[in-house]
Amino acid sequence: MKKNIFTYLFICVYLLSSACIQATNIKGTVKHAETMNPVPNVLITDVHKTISTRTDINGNFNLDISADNTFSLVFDNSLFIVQEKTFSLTDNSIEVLLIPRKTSAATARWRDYIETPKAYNQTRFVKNEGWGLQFEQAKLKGDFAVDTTMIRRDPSAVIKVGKTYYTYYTRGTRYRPGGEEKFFPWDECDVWYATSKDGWKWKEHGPAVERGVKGAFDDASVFTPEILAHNGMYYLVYQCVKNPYIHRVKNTVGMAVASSPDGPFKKLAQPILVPTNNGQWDKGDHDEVLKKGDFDSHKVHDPCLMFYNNKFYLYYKGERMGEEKMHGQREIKWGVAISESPTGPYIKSPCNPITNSGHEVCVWPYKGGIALIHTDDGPERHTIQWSPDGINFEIMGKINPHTPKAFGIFRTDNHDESPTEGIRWGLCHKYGGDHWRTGYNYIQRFDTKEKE
Ligand code: AAL
Repeated sequence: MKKNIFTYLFICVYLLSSACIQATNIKGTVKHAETMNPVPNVLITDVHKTISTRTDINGNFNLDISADNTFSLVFDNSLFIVQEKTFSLTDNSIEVLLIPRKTSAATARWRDYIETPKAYNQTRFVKNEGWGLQFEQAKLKGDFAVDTTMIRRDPSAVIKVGKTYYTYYTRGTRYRPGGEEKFFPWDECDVWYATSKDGWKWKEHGPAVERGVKGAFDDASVFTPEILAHNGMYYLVYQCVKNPYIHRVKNTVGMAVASSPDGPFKKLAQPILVPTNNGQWDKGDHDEVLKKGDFDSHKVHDPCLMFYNNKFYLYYKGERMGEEKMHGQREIKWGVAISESPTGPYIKSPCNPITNSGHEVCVWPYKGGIALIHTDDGPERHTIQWSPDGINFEIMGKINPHTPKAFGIFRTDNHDESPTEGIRWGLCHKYGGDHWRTGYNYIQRFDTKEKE
């Protein structure tokens, strides 16, 4: 008994002393990156949201940090891009420079839309000549013939290497081996690839990228890939989820690189894109939040890598913590992260979000700018848009609400011939079965025609 009391006492003393040793007072200043003026009222939290403080009128803050060697803080003020930075306990005077946010053309329009349901649901724009588009869909042959036991979905762009077309896509079984349902159709999937000589009959070759080992950031699923062929290298970008796949899980974007379209693809050790860490969950396990955070505080989806203006533009769809329906529509917007090198680092644009609507990312080059299609979600759903700079998009035309989903475009070099030449054909996915969550998914072909 005595021995037990001593043991407890020893543990208490040890815990108290280690707590005392570890709490270090960290001081710092936050400044405007361009003017170098102090920034007051910046919310500073540790990455796990356990401690927080705000900068004072002189941009100064101090925090008691309990950590071993390093710690990470999130700096959040609505006028600036959120910054997440790792410091060492020996950094006793931190200086952080915040980059001011800029308003994209789509965000400027958003401010008008949200005033009333009518404004939100009756987007007005001038229809520009040459931007009409009509879609046809058809079933595929070979390994892409409909299979009701499988999930094949979210095909990447189709690329042509020599005389062969390649695509990469999400592949898994509809149910778990025991017949049990998965969390989502795209849970427990891998990225596979297939080839075709004519774009209609496809042969599946096996995985290009598989889920990671237990405990890795990609151990639950790797899915929704896109491919960029650049200077003889092949860059696959895709969504990654870590176990357990629950509603509140945050996802990341991973990359794998190969010197041949057949692989082997080597994964980068770390994700190239993560959600913005400025939302805060409330009690509960679903969409209950204390703070929603940025448009991409929960998920970074549908990555699509483009080589543009001598840089690498990683377009993506953001989903927000605590997402709600706005005037009947999902609250979804796209962002872009830009890098000088294909493997990163990717820096989120200060103009994010660059759209106010949209679902799966679909972009192609046109006349020195970038065109896009919004199939679903938001006030500008069912539109085609174009931006001169890959960032500030304007509505150019309207598409039929029943267009295919999840385009994987075959992008040709003659994309400047007409506004929609960059999207003449490609692959898309379809849902089969009674419910999107439990049904099968298969890949189809789409072809387009100009429409006035
Ligand atoms: C799709 C895409 C992403 C989502 C899921 C699979 O429509 O937006 O890929 O995670 O649904």
